[in-house]
Amino acid sequence: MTDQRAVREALRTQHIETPSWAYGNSGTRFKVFAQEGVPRDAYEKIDDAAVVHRYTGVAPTVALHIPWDRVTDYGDLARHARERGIGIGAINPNVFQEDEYRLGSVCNPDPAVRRKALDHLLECVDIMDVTGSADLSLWFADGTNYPGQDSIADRQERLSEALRAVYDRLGDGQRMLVEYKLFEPAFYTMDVPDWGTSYAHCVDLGPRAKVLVDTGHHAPGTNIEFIVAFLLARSRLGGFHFNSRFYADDDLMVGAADPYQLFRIMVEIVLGGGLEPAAGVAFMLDQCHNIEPKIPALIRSVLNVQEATAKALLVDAAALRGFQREGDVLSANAVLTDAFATDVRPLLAELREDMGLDPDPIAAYRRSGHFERIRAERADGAAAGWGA
Ligand code: LRH
Ligand code: MN
Ligand code: MN
Repeated sequence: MTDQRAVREALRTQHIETPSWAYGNSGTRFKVFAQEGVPRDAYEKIDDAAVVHRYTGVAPTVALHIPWDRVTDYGDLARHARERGIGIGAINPNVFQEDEYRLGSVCNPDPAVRRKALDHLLECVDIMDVTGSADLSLWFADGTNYPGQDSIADRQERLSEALRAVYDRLGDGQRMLVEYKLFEPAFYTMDVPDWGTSYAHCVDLGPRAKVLVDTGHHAPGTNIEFIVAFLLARSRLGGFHFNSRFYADDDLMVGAADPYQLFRIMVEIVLGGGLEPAAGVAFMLDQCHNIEPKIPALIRSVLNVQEATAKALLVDAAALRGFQREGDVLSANAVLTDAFATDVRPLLAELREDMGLDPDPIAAYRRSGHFERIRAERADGAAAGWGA
């Protein structure tokens, strides 16, 4: 039996961070689709993130991507967020969108380009100091397209050097999350292709360097929950970029493609103590809503993570351990499948009412007229999008 009070408490305290870039226009390499009512700058992205928090109650921070969210005064942006009831979460430097980065950023063979990239990473730590952000979320598009193009080993050395310089600059209470990705944009080697590479660099650096698991960044069929369990047990799981995928890095809504995988990931989190605030696991979304309306899609995504978490919390851990010890394979497996088959929507609806929220956040958002308002207010300006 699971303790219902503890389940509710855990669900109240789990925070899911939304990404600023999911509120702006996005698309594939074939087409960026413009939507109506899209934010025109970082301030309006924060306004939209605050709306998602208002309806879900569990999305109190928004991640920034610099320079997509460049402003002249980050203190003022943080104040703006606070006034709307949210905070600024992870800071994501962007070292992949300038011509100089054609052959990479911190792994580039040219020391001048490496210096430029490192300066940007350090600037992002300065921004964290001002916004009060705890996490620097690093992803490098670095890699090579052709065998022989550059030395794999030298590139690792360059990466270590840059990571060390950033790590040494971190202040108290600040962490560094190192994200990996199997391929894209580089197609022969990526310099941080997998969790093992990220983990090894984090271990070299020290305890404040952690691995970031983006669920869309693996080869098809990879057992992501194994990676999660392994990293969590070694205190190296920094957090997630949740999204779902059918093929590659599709950035679709989390829980849309394979809710059972999301559940299995959350089971390892719950069983490994990863929901405890002390575990420091950051639950972040990294998605693009190219064809669906953005705010409802983000609300849906937050709810999907919450549903998977609720089901994972319903796993009868004591019974599971017992069956595992006895070697009762079928019963142990049934503990998981029973929890997954439970309809947790009534439980979550009640929890929301307890929290003073509408039990159906998407319906409440649609009724609110908010979309019609932003569509009219923002009709005049250039919408923010990738690179804006
Ligand atoms: C790379 C990535 C990384 C970037 C984001 C926009 O594919 O997952 O996290 O910062 O997309
Ligand atoms: Mn990501
Ligand atoms: Mn990605």
